[in-house]
Amino acid sequence: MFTLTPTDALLVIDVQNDFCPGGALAVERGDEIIPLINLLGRRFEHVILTQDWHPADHISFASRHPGKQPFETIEVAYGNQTLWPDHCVRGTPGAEFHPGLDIPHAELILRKGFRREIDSYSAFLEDDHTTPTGLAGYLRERGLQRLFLCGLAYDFCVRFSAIDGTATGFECIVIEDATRAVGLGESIGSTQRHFADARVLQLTAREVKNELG
Ligand code: VGL
Ligand code: ZN
Repeated sequence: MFTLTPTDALLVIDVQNDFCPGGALAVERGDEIIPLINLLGRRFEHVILTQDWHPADHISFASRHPGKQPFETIEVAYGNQTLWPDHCVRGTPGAEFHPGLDIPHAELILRKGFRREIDSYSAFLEDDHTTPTGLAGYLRERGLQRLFLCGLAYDFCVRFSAIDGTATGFECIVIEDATRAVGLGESIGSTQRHFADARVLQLTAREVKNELG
């Protein structure tokens, strides 16, 4: 179905302590995918890691909004914002990559969500849907065209990265079993519908590995 080409890259989303069990915004069984991601990493010449990287008073933190609780939604300048427990505060252990992540040949670490007043689930565009992270320019300049996505969380940062990447002209393939979901309300079903509508392909790691040989 496809073979790996020098224009492919593995995009590893937010495999950070705070999204793993014991972390501030733990994704259930989030750490389980790490050995698989390490294996996948070895197949790819080009690997890019993203890192959720917030200031301590970030707009997405419920603690910044008196009377609000994590997982509630509020209206902000750019639309709805889900509120989260304080997580991935820049420079803290929770923001570090999980110690099990072993991809020393990763070529870029892209930090996102570093602006106090804008969240950024997507690796391409911040949540105002206007401010670019610079990733599209980086990929274009390096001639990288097709992205295989994995990491955390399926229904937030993986979702919006794949959708925005597709809309920006990159072919995006989500490696489903190399992700785990937060699961908030309808978030998982809604992710699947958006992937189908945007023609984002979802494959298993086995399918990807078989095809890549
Ligand atoms: C994420 C919620 C808040 C993610 C990041 O990486 O999916 N989710 N910040
Ligand atoms: Zn975040």
